[in-house]
Amino acid sequence: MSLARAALLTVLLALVACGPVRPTDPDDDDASDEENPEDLDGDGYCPDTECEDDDLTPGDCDDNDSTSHADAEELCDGVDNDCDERIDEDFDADQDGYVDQFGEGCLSNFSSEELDCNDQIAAINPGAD
Ligand SMILES: [Ca+2]
Ligand SMILES: [Ca+2]
Ligand SMILES: [Ca+2]
Ligand SMILES: [Ca+2]
Repeated sequence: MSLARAALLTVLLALVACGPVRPTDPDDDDASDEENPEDLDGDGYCPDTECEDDDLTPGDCDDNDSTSHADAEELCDGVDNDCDERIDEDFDADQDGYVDQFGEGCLSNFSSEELDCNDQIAAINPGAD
């Protein structure tokens, strides 16, 4: 009887010792070991005007895209990369909504029919009559 109890106790202790695996860093002082809910894309920027995590910088307009944040470079890709609420502003000099056909990288993200053949005159663009 006592031997069986001892065996049972041993099994129980083993179960406790081998319980569910806990995160290795439960106090969350190192963002690298688990996903940070304030920074889903891991670019170091949070979507809010203030970040609870001191390691993060505010100003992420797309927390699912690590190429979009407040200090990103604007790319010619139809996305607001630098989070100033303007899309591809560096590639649309005449502000008609069509990026310059000679803009760096534009041709790889847009078809030639979508590109502005004259980015100095807003009346001239692929959508004009
Ligand atoms: Ca982002
Ligand atoms: Ca922008
Ligand atoms: Ca862009
Ligand atoms: Ca344009």
